[in-house]
Amino acid sequence: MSFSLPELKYAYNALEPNIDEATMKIHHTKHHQAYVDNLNKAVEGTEFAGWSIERIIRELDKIPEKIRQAVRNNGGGHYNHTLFWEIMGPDGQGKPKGKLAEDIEAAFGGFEAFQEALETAGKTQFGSGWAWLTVKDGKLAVEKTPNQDSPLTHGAVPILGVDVWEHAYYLKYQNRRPDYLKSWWKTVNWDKVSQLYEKALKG
Ligand code: MN3
Repeated sequence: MSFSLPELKYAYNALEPNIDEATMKIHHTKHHQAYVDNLNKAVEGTEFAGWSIERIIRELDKIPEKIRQAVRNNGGGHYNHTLFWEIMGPDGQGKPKGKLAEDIEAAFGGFEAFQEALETAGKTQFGSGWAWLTVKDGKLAVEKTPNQDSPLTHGAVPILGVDVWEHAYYLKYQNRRPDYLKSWWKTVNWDKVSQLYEKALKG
């Protein structure tokens, strides 16, 4: 068994004008594909080729040291991007609803305060990385990770993440990461984030 690039459920231009078509196409077909290819190379002929990507990221400490860094970078890249494509969509609904909305309100003191916390995490991630909304022990939190590290490795389940590597925004936004983060909200598929939240709460 080997890992493969998931198909996008929307067109490369579907997130325009917030994320441009060229960025989406390169990001998915070149960057994500490279993580998949390099992950497959790293685990080829090992038992880890048969593990789910979630298990690999959760149990990185069980991966032999010789291939661990390659698996951490490329497995993380595969896992993080798969989530990223899923929680975006062409009809960004702007705001969460229902239980997720209530719990964000309770955890952060309002949706705007949550947005500010996530944007701050993204802006202050020095160099490449991600900003996340995670669930751990039933609690929502915002965090950031460098490179392709995932909150899953330390036991938190990411239910929303924004890629702040330059490749995610440079063609349209150049050095303006804060502008990208502001626009990115309009791409979030909150129904999907809610589904992931319910799943994470069930454990
Ligand atoms: Mn990326």
